Amino acid sequence: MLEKVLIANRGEIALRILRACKELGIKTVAVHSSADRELMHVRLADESVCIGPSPVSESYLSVPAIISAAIITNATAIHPGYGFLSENADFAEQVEKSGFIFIGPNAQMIRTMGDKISAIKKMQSLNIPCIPGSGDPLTDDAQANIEIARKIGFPVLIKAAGGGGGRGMRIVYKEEELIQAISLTKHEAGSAFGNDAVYLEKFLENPRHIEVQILGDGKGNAIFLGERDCSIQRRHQKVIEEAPAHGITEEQRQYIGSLCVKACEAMHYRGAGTFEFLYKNGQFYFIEMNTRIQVEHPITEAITNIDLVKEQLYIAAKNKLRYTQDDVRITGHAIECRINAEDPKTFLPSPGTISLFHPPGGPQIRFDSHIYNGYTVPPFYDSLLAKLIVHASDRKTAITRMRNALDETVINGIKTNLSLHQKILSDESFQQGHAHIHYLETMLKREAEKD
Ligand code: MV4
Repeated sequence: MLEKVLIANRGEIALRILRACKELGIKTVAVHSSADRELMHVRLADESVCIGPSPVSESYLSVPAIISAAIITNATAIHPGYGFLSENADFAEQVEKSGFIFIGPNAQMIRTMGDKISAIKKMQSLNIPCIPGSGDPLTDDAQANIEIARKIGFPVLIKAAGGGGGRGMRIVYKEEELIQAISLTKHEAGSAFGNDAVYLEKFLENPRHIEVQILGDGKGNAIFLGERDCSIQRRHQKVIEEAPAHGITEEQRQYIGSLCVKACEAMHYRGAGTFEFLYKNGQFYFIEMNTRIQVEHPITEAITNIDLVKEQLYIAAKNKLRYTQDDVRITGHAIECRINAEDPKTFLPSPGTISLFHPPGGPQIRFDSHIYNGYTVPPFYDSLLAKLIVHASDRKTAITRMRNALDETVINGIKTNLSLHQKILSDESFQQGHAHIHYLETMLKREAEKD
């Protein structure tokens, strides 16, 4: 097993990683900014190091600060969590060159998946279904680009190779707008990502976002742990996720899951990973692969009873996968609500001190959070306060259980989006399973017009 893990993150995920380490008898090092001295996991870790001032650029995003902390504490491995440096190939490379284990795939894998064009190329070669598109980066031959777009059919979407997570995209409805749109997107991508390569895809209207969770041991073995529907989002920030995705048959699950497993085995993928798909008219279309543990991993844990963070640690310690595909059984339905410190109407962040906190409880309720009575939410970081996860025998019961759990939750002193969650869960169309990636923004627009 690993000896001492440095947790290169903050908030709820840092606490989640700390708990997994403790369960496996692994020593822990917390690193934190000067604004984060009061974080729960800092108190609970065996050791802690202040790595810099509050700005992320000088703390959680500082490669030298984190490597230095690992050196002075004699850590043997680094868990990057999600966000921050978790998908930074140069960081993964530095970690390994400095003699530490990076808890995740190798730098080359992160680099391939970080470039959306090389990721799609890789997936096409591994039989993963992709969106009809240019495949290659667009050249500056205007006529050739028009031909490609005509062949795909309008509307098309221009995407930046360096983008992802919704950054660097532009929809084009008419042929007349194509050339200018390509040039604009290229310029934006060049300054935003230092890479002006762009490609074209058919624009899919109102699809669902369905993602497949996998684990690989880097030795050619992989398993999939079902899928999640993450369609309920606003400005590319997920709000509610559920697993399994409703309406997906067991046959579809096996089909897409085994394609992902075969791809991971062929790549000798190591660690936890997620294949993101758009889903429309019964078809899956690959968009991106994430090479990290994701925020919404607990809903997969609920329906499979497998601890994904513990498996990340086992895999990083060079063990073979401890589960075969036959060990993975999906039971019931799980939902996660992301509880943020934000105004439920304007979505502006709402930092401040929590004057009263009372978490929900009862059977199959999980509340992953670092908050406590008197905790002050700093203004420098993302506004995720807690993840409320419920598990039930079926989707309808899970929705009811979630509504009751949200009712029990008390977080006073700051604004939260608890009321937004209640609104979504009580919506007829959500309950019927009609939601797609533009559902929430459409609902919010309708609400705003009423006021
Ligand atoms: C798309 C698409 C429609 N058609 N690609 C946005 C983030 C990035 N992961 C890919 N994204 C999209 N790609 C084609 N060809 C619509 C989106 C999209 C989206 C995807 C997943 C979750 C939320 C989204 C919100 C807006 C647009």
